[in-house]
Amino acid sequence: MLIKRYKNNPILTTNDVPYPVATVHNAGVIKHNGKYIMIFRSHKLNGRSILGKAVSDDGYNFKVDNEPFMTPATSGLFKEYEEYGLEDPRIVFIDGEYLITYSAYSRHGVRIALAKTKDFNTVERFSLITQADYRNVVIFPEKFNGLYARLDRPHSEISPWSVWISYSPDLRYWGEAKLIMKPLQYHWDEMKIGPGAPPIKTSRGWLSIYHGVFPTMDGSVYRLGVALHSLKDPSKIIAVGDEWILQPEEMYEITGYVHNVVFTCGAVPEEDGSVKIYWGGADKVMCVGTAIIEELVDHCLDNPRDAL
Ligand code: BMA
Repeated sequence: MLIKRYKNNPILTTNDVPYPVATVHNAGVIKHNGKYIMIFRSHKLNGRSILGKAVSDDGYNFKVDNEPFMTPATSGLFKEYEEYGLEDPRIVFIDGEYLITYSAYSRHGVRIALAKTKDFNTVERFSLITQADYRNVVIFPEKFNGLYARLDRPHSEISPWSVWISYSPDLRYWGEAKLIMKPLQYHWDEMKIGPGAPPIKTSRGWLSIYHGVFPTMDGSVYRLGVALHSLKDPSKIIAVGDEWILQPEEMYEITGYVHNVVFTCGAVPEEDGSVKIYWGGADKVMCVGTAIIEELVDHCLDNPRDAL
C-alpha cells in the first residue's frame, strides 16, 4: 500500500464549516509560516461552488474560517467568468508569493483564474489564464530558463482529455503549449486524465500526482496515479506508473455527493521524506494520507507505461 490513509479520515466535513454548504472537497493545501493552509471547495445549497479556508498546526486537524475565502467576483471581468462558481483550487509558492489557480465557471464554459496572496488574509485576482475549456492547472514551484511552467488539461472533442504543458514569462501570457501525456486505452485512466497536486521536486525528477477516470456501467471511477517529469525539462516525462496509487475504497470515497471519487488538488512534502496527500472523497469530504516520496518515484520507474 503506497498511501496510508489517516485513521481519522475524513479530516473535514460540512459539519466543520460555520456557513451552509453541501460539500467540502478538492482542496489545495500548502505550508505557510509553519501552519497548513487548506483552500477547499464547497458546493453551496444551490449547487454552485465557493472556496473556503481552513488552518491546521499538524496537517490533520483543521479549523475553518467563519467566512468563505473566495466567492464569485461581483465586478469587472472576473464577475462575468465566475458567475457559476469557483472550483478545485491549487496552491503553489514561487517568487515570494502564493499563487492560487482555480476553475472559474460561467455560461461561457470553464476557464482557469489565477489569484495571488502573500498571507492568506487578503487575496488578489491576477488574471484569467486560459480560454474555455480548460481545467486542472498546476504551476511548477520553480521556473525553467526564466519561464513559469504549468500543466493543464484542455477539453477536446477529438482526443481523450490529456495533460499539456505551457510556459509564461509573467504568469499572464502562456505559450509553447504541448501535449505530454495521454490516457491509455483499456486502462484505469482510459477516459481522461488531469494534473492533480502541483509537482514535487525530487532528486530523480518532478513527481506529479494526477487523476485518471475509468467509465463503467455504474458511472465513472476517479483514481490517482503518478508520473515523473525531467528536472531540467518538465515537458519530458521520464515514466508514468502503470498502476494507480489510490482508488475509492472507504465508505466516504465510495458514496457521497458523487460516488467513487478520489480527487487531489494538493500534497505537502515533509522534511522526513514523506508527503501528505490530500484528496476529496466522493466530492463530499476531505481526506489525507501519507506516502514516502521515494516510493512514489520507484512506482513510476519500476513498472512504467507509455506516456503517449
Ligand atoms: C470532475 C471535476 C472534479 C470532481 C470530479 C468528480 O469533472 O468536476 O471537481 O471532483 O469531476 O465528480
